[in-house]
Amino acid sequence: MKLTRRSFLTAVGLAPLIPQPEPQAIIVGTGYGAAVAAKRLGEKGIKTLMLEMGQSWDQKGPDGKVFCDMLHPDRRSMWFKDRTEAPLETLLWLDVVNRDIERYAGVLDKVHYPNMSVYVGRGVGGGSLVNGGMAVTPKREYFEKILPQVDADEMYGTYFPLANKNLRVNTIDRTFFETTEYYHFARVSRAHAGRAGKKTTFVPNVYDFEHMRKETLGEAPRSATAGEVIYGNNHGKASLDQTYLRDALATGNVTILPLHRVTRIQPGYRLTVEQIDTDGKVLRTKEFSCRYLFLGAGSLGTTELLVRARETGDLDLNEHIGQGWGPNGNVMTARAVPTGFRQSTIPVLAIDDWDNGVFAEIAPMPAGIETLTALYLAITDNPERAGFRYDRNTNTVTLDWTSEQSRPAVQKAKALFDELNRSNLTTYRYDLFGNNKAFSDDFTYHPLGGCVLGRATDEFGRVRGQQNLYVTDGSLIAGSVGANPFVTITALAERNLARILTEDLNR
Ligand code: FAE
Repeated sequence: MKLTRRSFLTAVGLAPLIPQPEPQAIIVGTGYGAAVAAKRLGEKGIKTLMLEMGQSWDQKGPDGKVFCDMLHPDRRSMWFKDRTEAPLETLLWLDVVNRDIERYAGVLDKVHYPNMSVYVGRGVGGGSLVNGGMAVTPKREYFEKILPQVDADEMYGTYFPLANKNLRVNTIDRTFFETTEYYHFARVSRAHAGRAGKKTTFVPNVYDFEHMRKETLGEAPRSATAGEVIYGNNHGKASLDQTYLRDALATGNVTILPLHRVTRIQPGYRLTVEQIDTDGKVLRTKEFSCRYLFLGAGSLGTTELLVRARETGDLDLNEHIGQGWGPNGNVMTARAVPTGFRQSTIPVLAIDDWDNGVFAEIAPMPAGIETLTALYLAITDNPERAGFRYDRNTNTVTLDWTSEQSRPAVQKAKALFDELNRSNLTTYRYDLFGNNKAFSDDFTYHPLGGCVLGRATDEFGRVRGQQNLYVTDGSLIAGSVGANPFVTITALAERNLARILTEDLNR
């Protein structure tokens, strides 16, 4: 083999900066906002490169499956952890929920900050690989409150319907819901809510409910009915690799590089990128350049890159970068109630008490046994927001959320579930979240904000003070959206891209 400079430097692992051919646009990340940008740029004929730090989840493991399930987690479950970190710590105070695993580029990450941990998806498809698929269009009144600068008529008339269509959102057949044992748990919570005078509402999803119905009849491969969700679904779910990203790739103008982590953004734009292997080893450091840069690395990823760029002097950015972050008021709680041992992992019903600031999804707890658990993930109207801080010594970015800031969320959730317990003579479960807590208020599935629309960026996601630099993900939304966020992130990205493509890329 002829030893070129490049192969020599690569072989000796010196991680040199290797210049790459230049695409017109680069997108960092492959989650919702990024996938919308890729489809729209690709359709416009713009050569686009997507850089994703996680894997492309298209290879089967030794068990013949791409993803592992929640009851038998292996190294595929989590992003470089020694042990799984499921939202429940224990069951009956017993350490039976989590397992030791090999460190590996798994699909679910839990990022830890001092008083708040954030779950995020890692891989081509971002959060769509691990989420519950709940596809909720927020209440218009609340949307108008949190995003006043966005034309709500246009969103509700055009972009929410467009996002729902492209994401393949569907709703459960009511007869199936009322009769299948897999939703007994949801019917129980509905009855209990009713006794407390609270209403429930069906929630659409991107999981194909016809596939699920066939699963229950043994006519389709099982996924939702086989304990698969937060570590990935092998079947049934229309994750982004099957929708927006597939469309983007079909244009022939979009390329995706998995296991490529962007670490630095310099003017031009020049990106420093580490290519890693599935053991986390840095194989090489590359440099990419582009004219148009779209940041879709999620609320944490995008904010971290821009805070670091500002604080190290790489980019001239305003003081709003790194501000306006919130956990969408997430609080998890559970009540001691028989809910059945067969449970679909896909939530379809929520207690809608938004008049009192709570929208609580009725969550499953599929354990294969009766655990006497009615589990809920409550989205609450918590007005608290936090900022990110750069630490020069470690070159890391950390979140300044305090535990007191979770209090308004817990108070609102507690008011609702105290009512449910009173009306049904039931109690909370204290054995699930550690420290005998009935409410888990120190993690979120829904990180939002950090580069808020109209402050860090203009009204369409153009980063203020920069040319051709765009934010296209959940960091645009200031900390709360009153519902599960991905439909809003998708619709907002569609709206922003439509404007950016006409005004900026026609130049
Ligand atoms: P996101 O989907 O997080 O994608 C960001 C991507 O960028 C990821 O693939 C990262 O690996 C990648 N990335 C980050 N930093 C870098 C870097 N430096 N270099 C290269 N790549 C990078 O962004 N939402 C709902 O609406 N309904 C649900 O039912 C629901 N359930 C959830 C359940 C779980 C367990 C979790 C974790 C989340 C859930 N969510 C749900 C939240 C939803 O998935 C989330 O709001 C969106 O995925 C956020 O979309 P973004 O485009 O902001």
